[in-house]
Amino acid sequence: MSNFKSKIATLRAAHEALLSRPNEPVEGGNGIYTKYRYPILTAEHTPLEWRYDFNEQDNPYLMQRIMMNAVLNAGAILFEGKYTVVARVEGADRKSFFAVAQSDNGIDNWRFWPEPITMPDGNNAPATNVYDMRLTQHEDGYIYGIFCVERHDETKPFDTSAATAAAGIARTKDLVHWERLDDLKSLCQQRNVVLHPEFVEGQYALYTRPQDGFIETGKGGGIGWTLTPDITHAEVRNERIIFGRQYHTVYEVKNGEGPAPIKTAKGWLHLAHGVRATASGLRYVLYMYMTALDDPTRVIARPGGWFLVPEGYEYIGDVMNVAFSNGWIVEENKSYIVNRPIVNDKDTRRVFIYYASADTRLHVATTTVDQLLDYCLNTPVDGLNTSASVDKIKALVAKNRQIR
Ligand code: M1P
Repeated sequence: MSNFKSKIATLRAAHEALLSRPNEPVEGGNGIYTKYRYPILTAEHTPLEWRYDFNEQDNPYLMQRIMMNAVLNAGAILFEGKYTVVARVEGADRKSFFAVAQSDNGIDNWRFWPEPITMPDGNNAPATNVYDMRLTQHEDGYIYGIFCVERHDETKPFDTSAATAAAGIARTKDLVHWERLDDLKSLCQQRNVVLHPEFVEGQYALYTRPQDGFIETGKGGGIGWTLTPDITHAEVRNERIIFGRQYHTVYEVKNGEGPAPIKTAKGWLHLAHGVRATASGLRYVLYMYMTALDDPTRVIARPGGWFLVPEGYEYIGDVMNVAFSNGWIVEENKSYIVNRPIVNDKDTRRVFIYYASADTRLHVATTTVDQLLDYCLNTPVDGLNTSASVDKIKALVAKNRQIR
């Protein structure tokens, strides 16, 4: 075997070893979910064919011709029986694109499809960058992807950092062919827009996150809500905040919906991200809340504080101190429900939470619907001051004293 061929063989063997490495649950934890030892997808997991020119004449040093920087914020869905993510892959050139990866168990052995998604522009102005797709299996039969579309702010031609964020909308049935619809029409900038899976009052329902600028939320922020009759020309009308930002909470600076909510017998489970400012920069954490089954805008549970934060090596990466999630999967294929019905009021469906750390890599945490309901319904609310926090701890201590 030539030296070049043997280098390729070594490269392929190392890549395959990485892809097929079994993942392991991290023991201990908080009883709410289980984290796993290894990230499920990183830049190194991307196909070698995306990065290397394997022609010896053209690439005698076997250099990476296109380098990858990160795999992060992924939409997620159970598709044709496989755990499926549409990940945000970011190249060394800072441009993000979408790529499908699948796993049989949702935890390890993830494989990217051979080519990234080609996302058409449709009637919209071409985007400079796209990212953070939320996938929604809507009751109209389509899988929708709503994502951030970033463009240079042409009102500030001399400011090379000035950008605008809007919500791009596309739909598909096979995750290969995407029909691009009109970007969400909105009077302000929008990021973290999510499609609710059901019609509400006969219309498409969107969680929004209005913001005054590209980075600054300004007067806006918080998780908003709007109904739109025509998803092909979606428009924000009568937007109202259903879960706002609040002083001295984990969502003081920014507050955005994560993936589309999960329907349960006790209400809609929501995963969201909150941001606060610290001396070392912004801190992004995940938190949860619940809304009423018959009214997805009515908040019925708000467990206080964060739900999931970057820990250990998760803290470190391109953007430090960030946990972000725009995808989760609840096992609800028919055979699963038949085999594991909701018994004794317990909803034992497993939930796979896909979260990224430090804008660098993608992880999974597993739990069940029942655990998430227990967490949401029994975690004390944020009392908004120190005295209230101390009272909560003392009440718990007193309760524990009753146990013999
Ligand atoms: O860098 C952290 C996150 O920042 C943005 O999120 P938000 O709009 O809530 O501030 C996004 O760029 C997101 O992709 C990124 O993870």
